[in-house]
Amino acid sequence: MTELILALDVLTREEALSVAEKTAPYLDSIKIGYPLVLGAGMHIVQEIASFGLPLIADFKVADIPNTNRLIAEHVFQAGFSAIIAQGFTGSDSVEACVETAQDHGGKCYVVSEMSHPGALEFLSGENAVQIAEMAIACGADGIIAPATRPERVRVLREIVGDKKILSPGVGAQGGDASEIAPLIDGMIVGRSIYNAEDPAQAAEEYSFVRR
Ligand code: NUP
Repeated sequence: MTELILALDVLTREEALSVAEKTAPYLDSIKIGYPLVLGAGMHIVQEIASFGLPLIADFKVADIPNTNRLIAEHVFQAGFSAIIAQGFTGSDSVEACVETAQDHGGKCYVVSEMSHPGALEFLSGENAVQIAEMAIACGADGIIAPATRPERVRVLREIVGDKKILSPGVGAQGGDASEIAPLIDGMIVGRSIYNAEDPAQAAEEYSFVRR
């Protein structure tokens, strides 16, 4: 079974609550990042939590260990149950996020290779493999890998084994849900759901991956 994760990148409290309420029955979790938190404030996290789904904080935390720890503390105190960190900062920075997640009974996922075309300039190939190896060695719960490049997900699966792979890039970025779903543990979908005329119907259509 592949979980369906909504990337709730809308900009206002009203839209966030509306989309979350309509789509929640078809989702396993909701990912919240800078667009919504900067638009609506951190209080939105508690409000979205009221729909009963686990919340993933996508702040792609990428700082020195001390700052990563301070950010991660805020994330878990706000009510998130997982955090996404960048891996290119190195193992000490990643460990700070992993340890803080564990202190709060939460999870930490590490970006190994991003889904957009520019990711190929610096952070793919062997670098991505090394980041995935390091993330697992640091105790991360899994990695973020690109739904736009199933062949790369296959390579990274060899590294992470039964740790989780969460993949964004389906729909708006061109990734194919049917192709990627069997390779991953969680499929992250944003615009194709929240920009749809009927977000509930769009979420329901993607929810075939959960079966
Ligand atoms: O490599 C990544 N690609 C990516 O799109 C890592 C991510 N965290 N994301 C996020 O996934 C991106 O910031 C957005 O929140 C979501 C994809 O949204 P969409 O392209 O389906 O609208």
